[in-house]
Amino acid sequence: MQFLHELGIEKLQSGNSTGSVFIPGKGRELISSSPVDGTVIGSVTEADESTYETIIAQAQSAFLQWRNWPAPRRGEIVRQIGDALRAHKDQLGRLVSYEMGKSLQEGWGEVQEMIDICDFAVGLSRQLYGLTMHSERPTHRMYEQWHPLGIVGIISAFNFPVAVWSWNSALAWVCGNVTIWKPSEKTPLCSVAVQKIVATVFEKNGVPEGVNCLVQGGREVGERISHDTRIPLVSATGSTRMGKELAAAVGARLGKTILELGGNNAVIISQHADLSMALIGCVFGAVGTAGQRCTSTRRLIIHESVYEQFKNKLISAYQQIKIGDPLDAANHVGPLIDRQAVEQYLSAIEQCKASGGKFIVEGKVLEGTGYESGCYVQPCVAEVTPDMPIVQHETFAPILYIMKYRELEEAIAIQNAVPQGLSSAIITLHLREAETFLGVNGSDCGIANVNIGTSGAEIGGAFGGEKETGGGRESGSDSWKAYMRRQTNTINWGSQLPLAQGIQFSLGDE
Ligand code: UN1
Repeated sequence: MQFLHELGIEKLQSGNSTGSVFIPGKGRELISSSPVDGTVIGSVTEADESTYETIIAQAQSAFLQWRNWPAPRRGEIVRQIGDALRAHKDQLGRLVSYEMGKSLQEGWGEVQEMIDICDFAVGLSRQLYGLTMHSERPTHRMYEQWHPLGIVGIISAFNFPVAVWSWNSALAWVCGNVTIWKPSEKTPLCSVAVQKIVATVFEKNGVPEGVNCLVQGGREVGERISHDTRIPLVSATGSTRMGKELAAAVGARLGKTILELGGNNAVIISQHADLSMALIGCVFGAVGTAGQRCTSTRRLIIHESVYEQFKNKLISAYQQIKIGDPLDAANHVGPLIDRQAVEQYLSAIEQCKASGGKFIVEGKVLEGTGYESGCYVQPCVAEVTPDMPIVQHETFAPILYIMKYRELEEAIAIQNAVPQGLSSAIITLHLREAETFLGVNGSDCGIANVNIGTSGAEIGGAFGGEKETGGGRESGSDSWKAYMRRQTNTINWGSQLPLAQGIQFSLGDE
């Protein structure tokens, strides 16, 4: 595993860092074993309370300096990080693939997403625009400006072990914040590799120690972050259950959150669809990352007139899917993250069958040579009705539910009738259908696509969703505003002091 060596990943390391300095943790050891072949890749130590405190103190002092660096200069640092990521794209993509289990193409794609957000953030560093307003008073000027918040806490999930962190950190930094990252305890080594890449750039440029902090740990460390009043903004990706607890804790101290939680994403396949195009989008959406994206396609709502035809296409497509070592480019699908995920996959299949779901591609755990880790499963497809409880639920596995509709309004109602609201799509060549789906009576999701699938969003758009998805927006568009505080300024450059709203207030002869 040459890439581990090239990325500086050792068997046992402290995963806790203020930037370039790694602090030997005294906490529990977190072991990272690859779902690909079951090998223990390495381990990190969890941040105990004193390690955490040391890191926060460093972050606080770094903020006092970093916020004074001009934003375009901070952007220049992020530009160099993008270049460093370009140079390490191959190795880092391999580590993502090996530690998390997604296909190598997707591992590289994830690093590309990091590079893209760096490019975006560089431009943004010269565009943190505020508005100017006309004052109602003469010789007065009004405008608004944006200032950084301070420490931004980033809690990321195993399924995108590096990209989602970069959406947050690249923006947070150009905005003048410092960051503290708690990665998933299932993928700690990816975060260590990223930390080392960023450290080389920061050191070369004299960036204060503490701008880019890393803490390892599970739920306890997450809770520490959510209760910590020194962290004004917590951006968290993960389950709805986790998001609800975190939002309550951060909300109780009136902190800010950006939440990117569960999805239950559907594609409507109309009778006016180009079915070949639909097939690629739906199959990639359902089996990509072994169904472990927030944006994975979980439901297909198919017009009754093309239902049988599309069902047959799906069955033959699923027969062509190659499952195995994700580092082998010939394979489309790698393993699930761990055996617990395999249990959840099996349990969802059971529940689906118990409520009358009929599998047209059967699911099973794969056994034999190459599948020894016990984490490889067969992507499967079940015919269901939309009201079945399991169909309302996000199972992080490659299980695709298909169902029929007759009228577009009915399809949209089915699409919206789940608690989550992240991503959605319609495949149609019919303009009225497409616009209805995108309109006010259409999809209730944060992402609504036409003639592409539900996953694979570009970084230039704001990413996130409604309802139980949590309402947060990350990466493109004006998501940066969530990482800053807005200040409205009114300046009187005249010799009188008129009051707003025409209020008269005088003090005798003065
Ligand atoms: C996630 O699954 O948490 O849109 C993020 C996509 C990727 C990001 C997914 N760009 O599928």
